[in-house]
Amino acid sequence: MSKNQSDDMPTGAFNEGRRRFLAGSAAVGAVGMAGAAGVAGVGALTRSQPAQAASNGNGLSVHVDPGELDTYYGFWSSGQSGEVRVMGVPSMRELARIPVFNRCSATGWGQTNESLAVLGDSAQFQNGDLHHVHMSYTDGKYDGRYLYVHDKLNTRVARIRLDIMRCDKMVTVPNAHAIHGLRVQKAPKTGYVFANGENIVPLPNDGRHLDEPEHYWSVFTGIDGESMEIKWQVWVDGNLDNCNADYSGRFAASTCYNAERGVTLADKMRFERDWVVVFDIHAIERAVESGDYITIEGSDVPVVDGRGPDTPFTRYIPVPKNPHGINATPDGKYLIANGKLSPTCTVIDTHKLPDLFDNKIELRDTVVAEPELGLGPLHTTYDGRGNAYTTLFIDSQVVKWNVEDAIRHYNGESVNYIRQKLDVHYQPGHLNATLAETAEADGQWLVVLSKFSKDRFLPVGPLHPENDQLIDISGDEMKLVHDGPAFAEPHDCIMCRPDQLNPSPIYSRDDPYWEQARKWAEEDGVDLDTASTVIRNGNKVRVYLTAVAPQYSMNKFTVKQGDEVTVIVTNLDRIEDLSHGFAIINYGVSMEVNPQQTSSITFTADKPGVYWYFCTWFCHALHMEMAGRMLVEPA
Ligand code: CUK
Ligand code: CUA
Ligand code: CA
Repeated sequence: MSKNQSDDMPTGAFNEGRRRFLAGSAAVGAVGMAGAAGVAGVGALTRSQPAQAASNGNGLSVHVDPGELDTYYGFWSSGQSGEVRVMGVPSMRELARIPVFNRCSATGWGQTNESLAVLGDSAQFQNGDLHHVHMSYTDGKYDGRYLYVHDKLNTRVARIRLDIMRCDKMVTVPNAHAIHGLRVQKAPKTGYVFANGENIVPLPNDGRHLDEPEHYWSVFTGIDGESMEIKWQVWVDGNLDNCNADYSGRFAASTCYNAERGVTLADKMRFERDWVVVFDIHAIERAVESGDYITIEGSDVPVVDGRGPDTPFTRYIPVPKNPHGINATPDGKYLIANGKLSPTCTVIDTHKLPDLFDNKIELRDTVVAEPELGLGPLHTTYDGRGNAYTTLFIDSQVVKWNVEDAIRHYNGESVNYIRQKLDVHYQPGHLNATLAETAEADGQWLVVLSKFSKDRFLPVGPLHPENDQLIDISGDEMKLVHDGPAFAEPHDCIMCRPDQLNPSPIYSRDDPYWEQARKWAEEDGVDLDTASTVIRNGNKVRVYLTAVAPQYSMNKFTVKQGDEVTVIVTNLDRIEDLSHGFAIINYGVSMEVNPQQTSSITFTADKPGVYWYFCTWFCHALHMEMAGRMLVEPA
């Protein structure tokens, strides 16, 4: 391994270099950009990355000076917290939280009419379990349009708009019982969102079969990432754990740890081998188009039968028992399944899959390597230079190994494919390297999401934080550079370059997000942009307010006890970062109203008296005075 030349290089010098580069590029790149310095700077930093890596070897600085910007965005899942977290990498600073399956006190997610419309028929659920977050792709690369996430707890899939970083669609998946693995089609574009039904249940699950596991099944679901319509499902043997898609657009694959279709721990570990089930998306589409499907009582989603060894839709490739993660190499050549109970990973050659479906080769002929890596391999990521990095849950390590060398070893050559083992702290689950889920894997940073932090932070009582560790992989050796405590419980994360996103600085007044409020205004004959009035229709009352720092357009409004009140607030400030809120004391009402946004909330005015409403976002020196009174006349 080459000696790292920059080990002794002071970080100050490194940052000095970045600042100079930034200053130079900002001047050149400012053409036609809103907020020129900041935006141009982001691009400049990104473009400078490869050069730094080349000249500095394994000496990336984790330090981001005050006022400087991170060189990558990270999107972290949060497990049972139900939200998505936006991180800056390498600083590991949390930049934002996007509420999805949870409830959010700050934004009013789960309470505003706009969020309730997104939550739809699952609005009664206050929680979720969000393990995986993946961005939309075009031609194998992140395209910055959407994030897709799933809810293991309440069997849902949701989408996040990346321009406003808010969830705009959510669907409950029928016939499945807990969505776990979730991936999206990488090419030609997203395309499908693939969702794994993890647990086996009776189909339909309506009580006619209870303790009869022979009637329990799983389904694999394809959702249209644009319309978020559920297009089809595949009825599979076994169960489905994690999922991935190839780079051709034709295949998806899922690990199965319960080929036994068991219902106890002992049952689920009985077989020496489980499998990776590969789906031929084109064959599924053809069957659905030609009407060659069934539906299962209670839903009209087309279901094709993918059970058995010789269906047009599936192939079940045997792998060592109870595999977990499955990860596509950035060159599109391989899908690598992680052994979990086996100390191995199984390397499947994606270019052999067409022959497998044509029955020209046997199932195991698709396996080109099965390297032994250590105890408890869970997930694998890549640096774009031919190396794979796999978490070893039981060994508490990340092992770096070379894929082509593992293939040579499998073919009988005497070659050591292991490059390095690095201790992490402790018990790592997912890991991901910058852009590693895409064709543009750049081998700069690797984040490993450690499930136990034990002694790494100041004690905070019995519930410890997780430990999201940052590793510099830009040189020959992995270097652990940062510990990041996180609240429950990031399972997975992805990272992209800032130039791959285009977040809006303020809302656009024609955003479809508040379509309902627009319709109400039309019905009531008022203009949302200027309305400052109370419209009564029986006991339904709509209160239209605008906000300009530091005032609402009305100092008071009057309703009657028992009225169903909808307050619609439009923030007329056009200034970036000038968010207002709207909250009513002792009514449990609170929501965000960002620049140029309209937000609304509906409640029953069940208590007579005087109730102050106020702005929750500190927006002005007179923010405390930004308030008014709701007068509720006794019935
Ligand atoms: S799973 Cu959590 S460590 Cu739900 Cu992706 Cu593997
Ligand atoms: Cu408006 Cu604070
Ligand atoms: Ca098993």
